Amino acid sequence: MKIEDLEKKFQDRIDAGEKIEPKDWMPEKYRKTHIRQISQHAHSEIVGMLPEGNWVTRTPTLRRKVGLLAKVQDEAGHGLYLYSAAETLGISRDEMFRQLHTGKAKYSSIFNYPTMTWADIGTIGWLVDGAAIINQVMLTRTSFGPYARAMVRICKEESFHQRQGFEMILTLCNGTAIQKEMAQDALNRWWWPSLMMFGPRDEESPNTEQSVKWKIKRKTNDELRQQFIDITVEQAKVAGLTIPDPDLKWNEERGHHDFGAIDWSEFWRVVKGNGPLNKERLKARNDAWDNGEWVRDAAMAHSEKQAQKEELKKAV
Ligand code: BYC
Repeated sequence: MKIEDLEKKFQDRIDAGEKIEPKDWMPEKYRKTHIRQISQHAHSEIVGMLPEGNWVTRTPTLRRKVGLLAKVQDEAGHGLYLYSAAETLGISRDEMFRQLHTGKAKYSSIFNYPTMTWADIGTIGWLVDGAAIINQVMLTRTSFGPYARAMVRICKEESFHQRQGFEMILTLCNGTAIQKEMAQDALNRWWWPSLMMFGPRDEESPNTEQSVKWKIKRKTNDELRQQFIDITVEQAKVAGLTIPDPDLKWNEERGHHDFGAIDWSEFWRVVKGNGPLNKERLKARNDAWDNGEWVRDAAMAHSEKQAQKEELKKAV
């Protein structure tokens, strides 16, 4: 079959809402786009463990420690499902790690900001997981089967993370004046970076148009960002917190909130590796890789030995 005919048949399957599976024919760009997006997503989950892991030894109560540990472990699990989904497209896990460790691969800009106080941990759950769910619920219906299926479980867990983060914020807001101030300060620092998580404005997003056609993205970056703002404004009211945007106001005609200008120069600075903690994050991942070498060697030696035993059994 000619390439144009294959491409047409492929698009027809997408338009009919069929899932594409790893062994199906797919355009090379579709495969590459998925490897890029899924591996970036996996890296974000793994690097995302660092800002929160920073507080595991300093939680205010045992109950909070149990919750935080479980959340950080969930993120590791998400990374593993996603690396597995990307591997079905023909890239090895070692290659994905190499791309992360050398700074070639991207991961979400949000994880290059520091967690300065305990309120930051609640705010990450509330805003960062909240933004992640809005982006990721549409990915449970994305056209590539293994990615869509991985996202179902991830979304359930992210939704629980968002709930527990918001509950932490409510607890601080109903506590002492200093605790409420901590929650407000965290919101002030995390609000704008959370809006940047959705990616550049639609007119500056090179990948959106094709990704919408292939039903990888069901909504654009700007549509999702607006949805997040509309939901979060109401949650901030419940907590009694002020969103740090003087231009934020309800627009009756649009049926959405208008909001102030996002500092896109900050976004690109962080994406290009010059955010507050980019270098520390990469160093932490590289150190973990180097320090884990003996574990990988031991696991490989064990599996080689098992294989030899199997061979011997067959030979007897
Ligand atoms: N940070 O054309 P665009 C989590 C890049 S983890 C860095 O709109 P696309 C969690 C983009 O990659 C949250 N880079 O791209 C974990 C592209 O560059 P390349 C992560 C960004 O792919 C632990 C360029 O900018 N979620 O939830 O159509 C604890 C142009 O952008 C960012 C996912 O990864 C950014 N924020 O759309 C708590 C979800 N934004 O690759 C929570 C899956 C854009 O061409 N990913 N860039 O060199 C997606 O949905 C999409 O990839 C994006 C970007 C919406 C992020």
